[in-house]
Amino acid sequence: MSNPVFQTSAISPVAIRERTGSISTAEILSVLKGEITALHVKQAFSTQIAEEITANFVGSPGLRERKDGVPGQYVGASHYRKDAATYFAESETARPYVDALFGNLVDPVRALFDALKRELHNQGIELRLARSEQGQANVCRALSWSDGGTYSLDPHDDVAQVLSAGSEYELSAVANNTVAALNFYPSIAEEGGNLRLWYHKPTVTDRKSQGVETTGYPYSDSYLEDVPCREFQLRAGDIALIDGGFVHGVTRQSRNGKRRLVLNSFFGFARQDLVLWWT
Ligand SMILES: O=C(O)CCC(=O)C(=O)O
Ligand SMILES: [Fe+2]
Repeated sequence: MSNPVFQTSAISPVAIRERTGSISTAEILSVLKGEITALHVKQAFSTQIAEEITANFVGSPGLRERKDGVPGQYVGASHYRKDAATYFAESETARPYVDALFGNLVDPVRALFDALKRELHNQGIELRLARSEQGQANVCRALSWSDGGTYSLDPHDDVAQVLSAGSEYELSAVANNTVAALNFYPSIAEEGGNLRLWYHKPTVTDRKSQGVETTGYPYSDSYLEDVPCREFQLRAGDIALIDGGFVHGVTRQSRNGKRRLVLNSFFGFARQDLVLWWT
């Protein structure tokens, strides 16, 4: 019994939906409530918008290299391993660059945010961007992963970073509930770059055993060896919405030709009557 997954018999049940068309607020709510683990909607936004966002990302004066141990380039701000003051100040600085990714077209991520906000409002629940005295979160951040190993983004969960965010972050309360991770894909590499989801939702004890208590990143191959997984084959214009508490990663991708680009955001219940959204 050397594999900790079996010590804790932690294969978690999953509910997966994959289809073509438009994403609905009902499905988004199902993920938020933990009824759906992963939702892959193909051709969910237009290829014209996808191409424009990709071109704007590549030419963005706000494009930066990540320096926090996760290889990739980005436009926007990540709360990962940052205190609240730094994150919200960076969000403010990056806002014009994030907005500029959409040029004069309608931002599909904001359209989803607005639709969900309307639906939740009807149910007496507020949806808003996370904020502090320093500023507020952006609706999304754009990321292009560049790890050249087995994965272009190593297996991780999105909850550890929320749990360890600290009390000056109002969003730390979301860690007790589902952290929904929303991904829009404006561009996908010719080969690979699939989103892989393992059927395992680590506990604090699991993370400690792997030395990833505060980051949730990266889980080793040996830890995940015997855990079943599912891979989503993505195309430009697709959306994937997952329970970010489950381990997930991005498979190796071809490095010549098209680069893979994702617009990512997180959201979840901070209270019964409040859903927060951040990046
Ligand atoms: O690029 C992807 O498909 C997933 C991104 C992700 O998991 C993250 O940003 O936390
Ligand atoms: Fe993630």
